[in-house]
Amino acid sequence: MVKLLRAVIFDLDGVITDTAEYHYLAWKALAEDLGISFTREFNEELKGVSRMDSLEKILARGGKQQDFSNEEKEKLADQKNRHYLTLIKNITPSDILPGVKEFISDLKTRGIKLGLASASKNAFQVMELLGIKDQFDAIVDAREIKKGKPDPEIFLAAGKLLHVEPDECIGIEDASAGVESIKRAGMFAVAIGAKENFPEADLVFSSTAELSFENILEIYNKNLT
Ligand code: B16
Ligand code: MG
Repeated sequence: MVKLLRAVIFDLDGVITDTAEYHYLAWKALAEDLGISFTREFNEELKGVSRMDSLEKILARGGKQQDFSNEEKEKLADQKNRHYLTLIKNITPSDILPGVKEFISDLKTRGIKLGLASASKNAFQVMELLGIKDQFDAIVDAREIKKGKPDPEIFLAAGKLLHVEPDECIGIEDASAGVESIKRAGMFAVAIGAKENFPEADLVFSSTAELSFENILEIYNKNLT
């Protein structure tokens, strides 16, 4: 049976916009408050990882995992988030990554549905600030998801909301945990970044500026035959 490509499900951070710098600054401030060193290199390990899992990784780095109760950990995560929210206040539509607006309007013209599968609990707010929230047919709120990436739950939930089957969807991600999530959902995975980092992706673009629906379609159709 010939399958049609009916939906594209985007990751937010690193694909639509780059909030990674703000996450970095807010986690760094918290880590240093706790006496834990925090580097850009270590920050890479937090991409696509949920807020609480990120905190656990930071505490483990400082050997402080056992030093806080669950309630105290919630407070620390909340402190980081309040700082993050002050940093993202100035996000505007000009913070949409290169090529993304054009890619979205191409998808719209072709009648392809748009979904968002972000691990961020602030995704709605960021999409609002970027001025593109209303162009999306489904946004999965990370608060409704039990298991984070690399579990497939978030991409499957987005597909369900869009009323499409997994093999009619492509997912776009910049983190390897996210690509794993897409593949485990049974979808076609497009990665953004260096090819060697994404051996499991079906197609890799070096940056969002390279995103091309024509190229995606070509490989997607080849994979069907
Ligand atoms: P929040 P994505 C992820 O977004 C970020 O990459 C990751 O660094 C962040 O910790 C996570 O969201 C949770 O964000 O604290 O705002 O809920 O890449 O899945 O769009
Ligand atoms: Mg991401």
